[in-house]
Amino acid sequence: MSADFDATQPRWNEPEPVKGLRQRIKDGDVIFGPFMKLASPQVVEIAGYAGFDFVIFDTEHGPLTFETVENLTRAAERVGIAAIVRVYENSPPLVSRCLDVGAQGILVPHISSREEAATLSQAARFAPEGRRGVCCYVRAARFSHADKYRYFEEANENTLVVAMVEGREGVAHLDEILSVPGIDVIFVGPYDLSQSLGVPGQVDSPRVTREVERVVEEARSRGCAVGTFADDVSSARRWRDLGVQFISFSVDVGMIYTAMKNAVAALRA
Ligand code: 3PY
Ligand code: MG
Repeated sequence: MSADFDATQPRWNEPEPVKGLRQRIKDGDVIFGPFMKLASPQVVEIAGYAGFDFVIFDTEHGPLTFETVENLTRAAERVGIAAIVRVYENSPPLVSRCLDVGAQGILVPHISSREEAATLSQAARFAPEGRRGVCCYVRAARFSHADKYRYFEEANENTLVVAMVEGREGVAHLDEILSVPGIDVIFVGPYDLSQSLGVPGQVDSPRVTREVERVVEEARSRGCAVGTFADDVSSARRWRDLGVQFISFSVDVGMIYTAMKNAVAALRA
């Protein structure tokens, strides 16, 4: 045993803090990341090695469970990529469970009113800003290893809260939604919006893109960052050039499928 080994000292060293997503959004950075439906820590690591800024574990559409999300969050941290969870509904216990497993951000679908936005904002932050459920024995609090007082402050400081506006009602109430403190990003969901506008799936239809553009303009003019989803690079670039900062780009399974399909087409050519 080495002479300087001290058994009374913990062997765990705090990692260097990295700039969190919330700060990056405040600083005006444009950030990219895919939705993840696979229960695969390997694919999360690949997303990190590829250089994405975040991954969104999708529990709205897909089979992921909380236990899996906790393990996938570990994989994300391993490669320095932020873990965000999309819950399946705007429920405070769901929001706090996702943050408790260590997610850096929360994405909540179908926000359509000021009340719903306030419910989300309150669920994602501890007092005095909100009333997130308190437990210091969760992974986010390092199972009680974290300094209790710093934990609450840092969690409030670093948690990225993203409200999805993806229906006509949400778009109509955008002004009220934007008035709720604590919402960091308004995310326009083009697919659900296309359905709500009567053209399901036609995300490139002018009916849909006009509404998305209107949301982008109004949110930005009120000082709120905007996010959206892009299936391909050209639409991602288009939204980026219009000032969208939070770009969820494609889906793990979709990217794998496209790569395989292209490979097969090239092999058979
Ligand atoms: C939508 O477009 O409806 C989404 O939920 C995300 O892209
Ligand atoms: Mg949607």
